[in-house]
Amino acid sequence: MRLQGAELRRIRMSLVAPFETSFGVQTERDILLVKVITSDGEGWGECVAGEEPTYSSEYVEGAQHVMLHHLLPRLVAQPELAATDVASLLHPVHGHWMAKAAIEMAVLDAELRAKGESFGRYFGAVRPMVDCGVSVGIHRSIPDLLATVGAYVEQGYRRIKLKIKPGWDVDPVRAVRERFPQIPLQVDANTAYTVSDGPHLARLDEFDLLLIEQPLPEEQVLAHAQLALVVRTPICLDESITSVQTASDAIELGACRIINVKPGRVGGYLEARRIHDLCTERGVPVWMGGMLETGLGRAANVAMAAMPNFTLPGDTSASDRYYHRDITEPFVLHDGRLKVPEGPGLGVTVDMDYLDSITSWREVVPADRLGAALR
Ligand code: NPQ
Ligand code: MG
Repeated sequence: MRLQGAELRRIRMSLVAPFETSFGVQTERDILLVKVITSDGEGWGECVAGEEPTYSSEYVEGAQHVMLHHLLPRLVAQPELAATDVASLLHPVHGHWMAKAAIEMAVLDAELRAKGESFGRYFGAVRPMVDCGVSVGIHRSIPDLLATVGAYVEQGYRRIKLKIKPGWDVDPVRAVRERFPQIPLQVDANTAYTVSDGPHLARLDEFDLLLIEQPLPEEQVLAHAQLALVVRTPICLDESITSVQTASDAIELGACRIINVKPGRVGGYLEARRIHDLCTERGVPVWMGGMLETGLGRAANVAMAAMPNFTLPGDTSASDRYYHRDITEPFVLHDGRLKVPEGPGLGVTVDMDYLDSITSWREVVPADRLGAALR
């Protein structure tokens, strides 16, 4: 197929409740969507970059610029564009994984919709529904936290992940574990600790956690291996894993026993699939991360989470965990699981009237104008 143009769009969606992590508080999302227009039809991509470069160096305004001026122009001259070629065509541009991932997702959606094949089938999904966990932000008090966790347990979530940071770790984890002795429980520090915090983090060992996610800064892979000698709970990496190469090195070093797969962070669903396959070979379980996606990104994440080595529940929560109203048909929890969409491509339909009503900026760029950016 040939790329005929693209539509970039920014939408604003307020969160049902503020979401606090060790890197800041979110109350709404400013999301960049890309629709590719091809000779074979259209496809949607969602960019997971945040409004500010605080989770990673990428942020929505930068992603929009790099897509328009550096990434999309590299795809226009291709007479036979395929999703499997996108990463190599974009390779000359360094970094910008989330922007690249969104474009590859859109091309893959267009391609699969044209073929009548779902993302799930394409990825080799082995289950019709996936187990879901939920990520619980830092709260103002332990009673507040217990109320929130209680509501999620009531809704059927199969695993709880608590965000932690120095000063909000052992006490909240103990309180949740005492109230819910059986619930699968894990924690995520989003890089907030240092390797000298090892003995402190080892105090979490008694709470039977599935894992500790990304305790140390992203470039400190060796320090995670050192921490793993002090802490019994398995270490899981998120921010540090940026490619199949960094995943392979981290495993070899003993820096992690589990990996959080976020397609946006690693440059797309195809690189994410390679990480899944590598981890299968190395006996490392993986789970699907979450970036507060709309129904578009959520559809792709749920499809990928149905691959065989996604053996732990993901952050693939229901739409209403984050949003009162989604831009597609909502993902709804059934006994703690979400259905893998079965229709062509992403298998979800965008509510265009609602989308237009929350759009803050939109630009449609025909291929000839994208191509002009290269000259
Ligand atoms: C994580 N996600 O696993 C991330 C962190 C995160 C569900 O915990 C805007 C952009 C908001 C990126 C909120 C979950 C975000 C974001 C949280 C990433 O580390
Ligand atoms: Mg994380």
